[in-house]
Amino acid sequence: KPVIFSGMQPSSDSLHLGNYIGALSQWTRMQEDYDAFFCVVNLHAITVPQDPKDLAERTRATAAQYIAAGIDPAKSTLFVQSQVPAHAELAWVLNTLTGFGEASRMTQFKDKSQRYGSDTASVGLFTYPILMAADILLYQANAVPVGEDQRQHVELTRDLATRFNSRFGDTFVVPEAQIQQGTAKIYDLQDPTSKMSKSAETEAGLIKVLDPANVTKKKIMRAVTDDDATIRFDRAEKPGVSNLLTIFSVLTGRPVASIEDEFAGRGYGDLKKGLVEVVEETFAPVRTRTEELLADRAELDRLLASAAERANEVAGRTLSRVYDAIGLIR
Ligand code: AQP
Repeated sequence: KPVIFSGMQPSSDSLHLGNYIGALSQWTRMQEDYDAFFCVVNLHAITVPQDPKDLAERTRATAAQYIAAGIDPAKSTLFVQSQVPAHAELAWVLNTLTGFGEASRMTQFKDKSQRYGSDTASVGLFTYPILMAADILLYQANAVPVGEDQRQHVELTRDLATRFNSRFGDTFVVPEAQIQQGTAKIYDLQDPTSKMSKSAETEAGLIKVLDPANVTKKKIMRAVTDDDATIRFDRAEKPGVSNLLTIFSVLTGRPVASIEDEFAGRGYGDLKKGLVEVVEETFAPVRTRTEELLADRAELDRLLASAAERANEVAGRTLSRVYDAIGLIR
């Protein structure tokens, strides 16, 4: 089977709708046909300050949400990054192969370091994409299912794999980004030209998987639309309505056109009410299952430990080849 790798940071108390649509819902479909590695990337999370107690809690909660949303630990290897030391080890090696200028061109770093200021932004934040390259290359992944914002990081991963292979001999599979057309970027409900993101200034436009139904309802009913009052997909002219239509479409598996037809001649309020129901139908079972999983901490930790064992095996094999190839004695 071809291999996929993907991950999310445990940097919030809940995943959001962008994570769910851009990544998680793709993962659950792909796990049937691929040897899938899904990682909770806690080493990435500490590239910005985290509260230690929250971080541990959120690491388990993120893993629980993966399972609750449909990742089957019997089919996929669902593990925590810090339980597989090879990630940090390969990242170091790849650091030495990455140009300073090359790393400086990463737009996510530019955005995030601006947010923190150049003295507070850590060197870890700068080398974030190189750790991500290590994550992917350790498992010889063929495909990396991510949202649009990660395209540049997967490009860098490909460059590093190619560079390593040509310098030290064929070692890594060169992976492809797998980015879903049209749904790879979900926008903030209050600011529908910006990516939905946990680090938005306010949470008013952020739909969280674990939020109670009434909170989500309020956020959807207050979503920014426009004055035109027709329900029609038009990303440029009607970003707010188009975002709502995209979300509706992905969560129901129906084409956008069929939703436009259903709501033709009706008001934005109706579309929003419809969407409230769709989101609740999707997330209510995920919330319940997440709570159940978190209630049995020991079982969850056992699942993660056993997945880490398999991940360590696969990653360890790649790391040995890397060390041999570059002449690092073990
Ligand atoms: N708005 C989005 N639309 C589609 N996909 C998205 N992803 C994130 N936001 C959207 C995808 O989710 C996966 C996990 O991302 P992450 O854990 O690295 O989170 P992130 O990119 O840090 O998430 P945020 O909320 O956007 O955080 P900040 O504000 O810190 O950058 C990835 O596959 C990502 O593409």
